[in-house]
Amino acid sequence: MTPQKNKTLGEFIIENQSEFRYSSGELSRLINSIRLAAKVVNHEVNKAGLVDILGTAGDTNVQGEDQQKLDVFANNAFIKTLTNREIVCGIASEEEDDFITIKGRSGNNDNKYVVLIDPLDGSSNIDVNVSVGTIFSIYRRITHEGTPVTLEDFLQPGNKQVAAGYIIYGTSTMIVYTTGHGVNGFTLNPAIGTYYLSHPNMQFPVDGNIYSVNEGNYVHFPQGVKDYIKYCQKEEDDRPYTSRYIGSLVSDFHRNMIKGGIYIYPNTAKDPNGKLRLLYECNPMAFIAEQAGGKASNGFERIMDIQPTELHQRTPFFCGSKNMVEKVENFMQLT
Ligand code: P6P
Repeated sequence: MTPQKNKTLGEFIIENQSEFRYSSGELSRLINSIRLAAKVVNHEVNKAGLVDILGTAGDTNVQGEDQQKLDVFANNAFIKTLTNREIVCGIASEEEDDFITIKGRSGNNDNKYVVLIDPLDGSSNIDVNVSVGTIFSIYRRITHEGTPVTLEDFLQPGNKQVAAGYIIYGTSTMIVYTTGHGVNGFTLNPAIGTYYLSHPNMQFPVDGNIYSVNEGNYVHFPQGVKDYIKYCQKEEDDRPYTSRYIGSLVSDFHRNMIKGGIYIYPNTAKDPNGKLRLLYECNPMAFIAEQAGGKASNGFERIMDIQPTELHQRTPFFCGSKNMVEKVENFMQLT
């Protein structure tokens, strides 16, 4: 049954508390803390052009990318909010080389969830006022509560996620998330700081005519991707498709989920495993895509079945309307 619009995110969480199996409210509190951190980051993102918060923080992250000041701010905001509420036992972030252990006031590491985040994805778009996003992924720890959280708690396949979502800081700010019972989108009313259910039960159209890929890398793509792009451009049947690429995963994904489309970041000679990170970009977006009836693979296997081996490992990523992902997989598997 589709939830009715305009209820607040807080009301929605309370009414759907029963969905969070084994949780006596921690997962709800966790989603609530992400909601708060998103408001704090949204406030900074929305004024980025007005204060000297643009430009780099002078550091580079584990990916060797310049850390934008807002990257650092967003990372700190999510870590601080999650830490203060004593809900998680550990956090991994694109902006942190290693995972962070969160101890409760008891000094123990006894909370049951770990969170993995890309605090500000697409941050290279900040200086040009293009929308960016936060991506989060939540697991129950697999090590015993009270024992120190370990890397093993973070290296779980995506099919073990208990919740995942993104915040898109666009023309409006939205939280879109799933706990394994469908996907719902909430839009922030900035005047009162409340999120309202604006997109209940989001569904990825099974087909679409938008393909999102950085064609500047075309010569480096695998032959199957080249063949698929030429297929999209052919004057035949329902084609040519439309090419739309913002350079911000959350924005491209969100548009494709509403209109129908596919996002592709393949492996290339330069990046044999692609660019996107499995744990805090691809797995959460794959969970959302599948919960909305879409599909996500690395061209050959389901993203959420990949067994991670490293915190910041990358993967080729094909995600979106089911028929479009299956079409490019056919091209990939023919070569
Ligand atoms: P390129 C942003 O850095 C990001 O991780 C995604 O948000 C985006 O889709 C992609 O990389 C853009 O990468 O190489 O096309 O600039």
